Amino acid sequence: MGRVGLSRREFLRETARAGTAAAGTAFFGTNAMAAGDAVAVQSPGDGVAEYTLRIAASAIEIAPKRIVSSITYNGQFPGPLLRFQEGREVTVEVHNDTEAPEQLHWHGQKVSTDVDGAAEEGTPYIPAHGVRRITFTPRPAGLRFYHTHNRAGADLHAGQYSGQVGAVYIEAEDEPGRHDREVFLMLKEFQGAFSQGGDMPQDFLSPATKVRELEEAGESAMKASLAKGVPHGYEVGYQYFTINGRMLGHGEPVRVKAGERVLFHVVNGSATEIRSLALPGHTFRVVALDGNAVPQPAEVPVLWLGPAERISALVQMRQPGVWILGDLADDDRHHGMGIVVEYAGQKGKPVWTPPRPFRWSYARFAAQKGASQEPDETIEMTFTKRNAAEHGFNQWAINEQVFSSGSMAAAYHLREGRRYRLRMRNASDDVHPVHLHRHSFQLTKLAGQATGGVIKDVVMVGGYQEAEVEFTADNPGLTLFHCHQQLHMDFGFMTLFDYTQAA
Ligand SMILES: [Cu+2]
Repeated sequence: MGRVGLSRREFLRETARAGTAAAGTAFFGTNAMAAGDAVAVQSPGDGVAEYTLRIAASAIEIAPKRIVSSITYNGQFPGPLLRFQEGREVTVEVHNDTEAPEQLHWHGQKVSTDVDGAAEEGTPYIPAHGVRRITFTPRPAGLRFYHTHNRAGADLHAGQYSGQVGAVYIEAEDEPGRHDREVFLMLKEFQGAFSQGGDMPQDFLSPATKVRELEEAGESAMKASLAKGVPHGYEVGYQYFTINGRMLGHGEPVRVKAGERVLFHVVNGSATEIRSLALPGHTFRVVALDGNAVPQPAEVPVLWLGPAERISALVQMRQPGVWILGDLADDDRHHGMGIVVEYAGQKGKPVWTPPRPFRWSYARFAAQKGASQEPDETIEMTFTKRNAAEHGFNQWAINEQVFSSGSMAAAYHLREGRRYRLRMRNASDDVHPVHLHRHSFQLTKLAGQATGGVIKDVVMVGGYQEAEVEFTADNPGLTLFHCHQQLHMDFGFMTLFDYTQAA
């Protein structure tokens, strides 16, 4: 029996006793994902916030004597792991000790626009050198996270390029606990720099089917731009790669015992990068995507996560040794993207071996059939790239509309209670991790193949591919939809839904 089912009361007692370590969870290094320092032991309703987060500049030691400065939560990276109980109201006080107004977004939660943490939806800013107290009911259960929702633009110290990222785990009433150990992993890069052109993985998704019409449109637009002498738009590369705030080999290893079942909760906290993870000699049994239990848990040799995606996966520990749990990209792994997994009693240099070729598909974890019902309405969206169109940055459009920051006029209108299908067509060669705020959606078609039952809040739409998702309009208020790649969302790849009354 795992410790996931710890009640909030037990949790508070345990954290109070343990100081900076929360019960039942493995923590690593000085930048550990500890919860204790975010928690003041108070009962709800007495006017005192139960959780306090403080946004401030701080130094993060990602390896011995290798220190980066960033904006963090509570002076640590990642921010404290927040454990909530589904449906149990919480009060969180967010202090902003920086010069810039901030937004703290509760990613993947069904909350109000006042709480959600997006200026475009009307959430008030946490003022510079100010404080904001919010009360909300955490839901749905599962792995969520919190992060800044500020626009960064060309500032590689702002927005999610900073260290403002932390995990949230919302416990269900009947949380199943068939694991021996629970480990949270936050993937994150530091020290970004702009370059023209990049090396983002593009060919890891299955099915690989591209839509010829989208490809022709995208290729001809790019060709025309390059013919005019325009260089490729800026991409971001990074100097340092970390898991739980430490470069590979410089943090505490994940310590396991032979025979254990370890539940990994992985969060891609990157502003821009798609990440992969493999553990030589082991497979991952994926049990949840974006915190939501999948219809069919299945074993895979590699995990792939776009920015803001989360995966919960069980690993059966039956290959004693010292291993590298790391990214498939050699360069990124060599610069830190990995963590050592060490069996009890085993010693030696951590071993990495690349996994066999493997393509990632959400459909692997889906129910056999597609969606059971037709939606009330289908919304078509085509994503296009305008090469280097905004001061050297690529500009992005949804149905030819480039979102302008600060706009609160909704382009799409929903009616409460109706079921909507988003039919997304990607006329660019980039993979886009698109995200819908305050709602979850079901994946119903991926690159032409029907699927069903997988509930997420971010979906990667492959280059020149199509994807369809469906959701019920069940949380009135302005609702942001955007690509979670910071460079894309900051340069136009965003839109708003609102709710309208029936005529
Ligand atoms: Cu994108």
